[in-house]
Amino acid sequence: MCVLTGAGISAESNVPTFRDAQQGLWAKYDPHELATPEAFERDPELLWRWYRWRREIVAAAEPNAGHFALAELAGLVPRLTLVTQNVDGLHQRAGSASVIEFHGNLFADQCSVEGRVVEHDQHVDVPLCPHCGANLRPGVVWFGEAIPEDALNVSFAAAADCDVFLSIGTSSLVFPAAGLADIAREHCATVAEINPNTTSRAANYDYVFAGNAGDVLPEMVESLTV
Ligand code: BV8
Repeated sequence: MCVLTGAGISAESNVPTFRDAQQGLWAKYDPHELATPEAFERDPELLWRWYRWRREIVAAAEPNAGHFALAELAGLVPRLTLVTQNVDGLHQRAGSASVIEFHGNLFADQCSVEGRVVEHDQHVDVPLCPHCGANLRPGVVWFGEAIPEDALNVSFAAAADCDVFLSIGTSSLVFPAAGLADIAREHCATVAEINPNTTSRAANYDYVFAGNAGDVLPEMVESLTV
């Protein structure tokens, strides 16, 4: 199996999805504008305020039944490759052993010049790289940036090699992640979507489970264990 998850699987953990992530203070910003190298270049302080706000939300969140069911599912099939677009780390906290973070991780701090991930304990508006002094940035993949090569290669290979591809909690609008389902279909995998709001791409899928991941995934696991 190859599984792709999006923000929808964390919605039941009260982590706002990308499309409704803008609440209150952030209502006037478009995430597609903010999650870019240009926005960081223009106003690193604003970006750090946004990411710190998102880190607080995620730190207060707990994995939900959907995350736990996926961790259990991995033990019920010969091989399950979990690819997530999410940067919240909730799959790992639910016990999923190997998670491919297609868009990086919210809690990693990365040097904006050297690219390396660094530890620091600076409580300043814009933390600086302890090695070269450049601005640190969150270790996520922004729009217009390449997907980490290893994540890209492993995910493409898993999508091409799986018997079943599950697309869970994603609007399937962001590429190249959204293209994984097409790769699976081109390699004759059975493709299914789990989403309370059926996406336009699901018309080409074999199965659509119109429901919340936190309800559908535990039922799926239950059906495999009886
Ligand atoms: C790149 C990290 C090239 C940052 C994010 C074609 C091919 C390649 C690229 C492109 C292309 N066309 C356009 C592009 C460019 C762009 C793109 O896709 N733009 C879109 C807007 C059209 N892609 C890129 O820029 C990518 N890079 O292509 O690089 C390149 C190559 C070489 C060298 C240089 C460059 C990089 C994209 C990564 C962007 N980073 N996140 C951060 O988080 O701050 S994207 C971010 O938004 C998320 O990670 C996620 O991927 C996306 C949001 O999507 P979803 O997860 O689906 O969330 P959404 O809110 O949309 O939907 C939630 C769904 O859940 C809904 O359907 C809802 O119904 C459902 N739901 C709700 N509740 C539940 C539920 N489902 C189940 N259960 C529930 N309870």
